[in-house]
Amino acid sequence: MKKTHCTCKDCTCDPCDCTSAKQCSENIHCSSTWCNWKTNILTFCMIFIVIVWVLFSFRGTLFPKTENITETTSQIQETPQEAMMREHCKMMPEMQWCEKYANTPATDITKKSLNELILVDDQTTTDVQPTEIVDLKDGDSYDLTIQKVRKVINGKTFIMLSYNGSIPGPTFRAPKGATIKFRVRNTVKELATTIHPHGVRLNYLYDGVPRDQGGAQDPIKIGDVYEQIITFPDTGVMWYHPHTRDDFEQELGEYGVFQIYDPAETQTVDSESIVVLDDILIENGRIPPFEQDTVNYTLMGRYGNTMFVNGSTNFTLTIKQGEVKRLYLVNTANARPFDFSIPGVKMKLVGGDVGYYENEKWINHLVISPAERYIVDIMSEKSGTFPIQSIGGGKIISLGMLTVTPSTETSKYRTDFESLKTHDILGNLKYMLSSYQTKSPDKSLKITMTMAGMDWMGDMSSMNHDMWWMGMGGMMHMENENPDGIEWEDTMTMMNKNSTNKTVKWILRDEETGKEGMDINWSFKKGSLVKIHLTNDADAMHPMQHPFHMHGQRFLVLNQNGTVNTNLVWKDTVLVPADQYVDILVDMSNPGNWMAHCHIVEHLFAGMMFGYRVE
Ligand SMILES: [Cu+2]
Repeated sequence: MKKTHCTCKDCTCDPCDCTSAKQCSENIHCSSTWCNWKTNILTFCMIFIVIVWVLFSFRGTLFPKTENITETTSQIQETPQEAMMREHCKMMPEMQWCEKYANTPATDITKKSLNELILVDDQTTTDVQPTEIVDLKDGDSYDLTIQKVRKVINGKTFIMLSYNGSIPGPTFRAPKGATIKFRVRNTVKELATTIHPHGVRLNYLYDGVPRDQGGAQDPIKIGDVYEQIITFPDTGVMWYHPHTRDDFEQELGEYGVFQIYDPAETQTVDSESIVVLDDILIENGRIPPFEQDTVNYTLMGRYGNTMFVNGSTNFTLTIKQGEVKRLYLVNTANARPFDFSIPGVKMKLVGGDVGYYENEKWINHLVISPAERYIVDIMSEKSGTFPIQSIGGGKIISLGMLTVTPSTETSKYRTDFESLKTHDILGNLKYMLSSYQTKSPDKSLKITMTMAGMDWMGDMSSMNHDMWWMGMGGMMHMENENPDGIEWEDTMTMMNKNSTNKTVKWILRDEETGKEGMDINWSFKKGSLVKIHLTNDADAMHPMQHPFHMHGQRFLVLNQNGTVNTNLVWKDTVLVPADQYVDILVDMSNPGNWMAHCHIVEHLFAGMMFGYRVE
């Protein structure tokens, strides 16, 4: 009904709400009572709106506890199936049935990350120091301290972890056969750690494996000193790193090199350098969090986006024209394989993990998987600058720069460099090798993966299990189309970042018994030669390469995908590309309880490890 303006003597509001001239004349609804009531309603509405707005805007400040308790309670009340589903949906948010988990935390947000807990700048933190080269002899003792350091990477300061304040830690040079006592002191609050001497056939008691992984020591806590006695029976380039939360500690800088030489050997190069290849993941100026109880990036491993060679993002090496330099290459990255090359510079492959190759050979490039080591000699006839790079997957990644300064001197090792020497690394074993090539394997391991706890999915009435599985499997296969069976980059960034050791299960399966991971408990006689067949399952949900490492022993790679290896070297780590197989012959020479595992560190924590015994 159209409202009509009216003027009433008693009415204080204008216009008042008379609906007709008649009402106005009869003074209906034009009383001051009516007008005041209307004003009161308007005022009340205004106050109500203001209160609601204040409560809504400041709800987080006014009721913080209530909200957190609600969140925690909802997590506690989740069934195991729902918790698992939440984890899966974190990896694959676009999958069907994942709407309900969108934007909800997959982990306990009240718990600090390892970054927040440990990487704190305090009075124990020092500025990072240059890596020292330490010459040791048989019987020496050496103090090794695990400590926090401040390190500037691309202009930003990070708190990192180190051995003796440097990244890499000290390079220890020692003669073959030497026994050294390391007094390992931990100064890092909230960190309990061990040191594993990788590639060293030492007494298993000092292998640095904690008891919960089947080892012989307790992790070293803050303030504790652990005496670790290491004997080095082999020449070569070995390294040391933690065996606790290595995904975190190794990424943050805990690694160093052992260079073990034969004192009886004559020198054949002008100079030597250690080149430690690594990468570190930095996103938006920070190192993505490591969680306390959960290991992340388990799908592919934590690939870094910042190359980190000898602890530098700007690695340089200088030699003179004609100088013969030996490089000891070590890959300490969590997951990244490198395809190392220095275009324009002559390079000769001399050694591998544990000593020399049978036959030295000229190479242009060299694939180095995590934990592998190689020894190469380089020489340039021309002066100038040469890129040091990785060319994996056809993509060039800069690792640094080699500068060759002009010189007219001729190296006295030039003839040594030009000749391709042979090394007798096998002794009498070389006469038996062909029989091991044809012999059927003593053990067969299948490398595969699944999504942990998928068995429950069939019980979820609202879910078409097969469809979900196929969708996820298809997506995970899609990206893996590298013809060489090697993932040179993290090709599935979001899924990888959100995968954990609770959602992804990497498997080493004994094909004879069907046992997997820590249920495999092999036993061998000391002195036996054991042929192990490693198959990298092409039908796994996400096939990719795995660097397989055995503690305490050395092995030969007999063949790869049936191609007989005609140039052997003793190794402790071998890369098994996706959809390929490798036969290794393990020299079970060193008694004790040992581990074997994938050296993509995140895979180890996602189940890819087992124990074996030599007696
Ligand atoms: Cu692996």
